[in-house]
Amino acid sequence: MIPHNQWAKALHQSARTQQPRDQFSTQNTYTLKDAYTIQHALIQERVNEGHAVIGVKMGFTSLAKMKQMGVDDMIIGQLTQDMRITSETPLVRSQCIHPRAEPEIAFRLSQDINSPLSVDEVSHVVDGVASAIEIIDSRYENFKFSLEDVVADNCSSCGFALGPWCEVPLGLNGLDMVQTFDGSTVAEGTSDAILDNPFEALAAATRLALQHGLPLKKGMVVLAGASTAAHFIGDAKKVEVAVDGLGTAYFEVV
Ligand code: OOG
Ligand code: MG
Repeated sequence: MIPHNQWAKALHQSARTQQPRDQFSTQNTYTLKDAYTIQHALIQERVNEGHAVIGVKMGFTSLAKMKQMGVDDMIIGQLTQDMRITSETPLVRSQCIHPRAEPEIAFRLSQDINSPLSVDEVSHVVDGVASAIEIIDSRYENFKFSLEDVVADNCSSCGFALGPWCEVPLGLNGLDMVQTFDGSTVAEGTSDAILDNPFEALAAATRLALQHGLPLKKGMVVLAGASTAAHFIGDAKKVEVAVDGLGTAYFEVV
């Protein structure tokens, strides 16, 4: 028997004390189903602290990310209120282990979703699209994990910043995405890298959320997954992602 709750508490403790831990998969064999059960218990730890679930995030929707992390399947995790980074609540470096930033696109749901939707249907259930930056901070040593390990760890989620909400365009293809640290370009990609079309990532999110019992409610945010490899924030102080036609997302590190 896998001690789901115990592992969830250990991962939560690692996040809250900035102490990375060993991967579970080096000592144990466990299934993807176990991993999502651990993730649910891990999110419950945050909810118990008073942080509501405000969205979901897709992971490994681009080849660049799969290659960087050595995995080969899409994953989904949850976003909680305390992960939201704004000008009032910047990223606090001392509360992270080894944070990386990556360029993303975010959707805002205009209604509750209770069934998987196709790529042609999803644009009807969003009322905003934004440029976004995701901060990932694996709770495992050296940012190394199996697919099960990273799912259990809520897909490395740490924080996210959003640009201004924009009207939903007909298409999201061919948009340049540029990430800078303190004004210097660290990553450049295109929205096509996200499953050939970021709307595909949203369709996949409706499928995976239903499959793994994650709520998708009106007003929630869906992160589509990064278009490029992620970069260690190091001692950068200002992180920005500009997406063609969607404006820029920005945050400061303190
Ligand atoms: C896992 C999270 C992947 C993405 O955008 O592909 C992800 C990781 O790389 O640590 O967030
Ligand atoms: Mg991401």
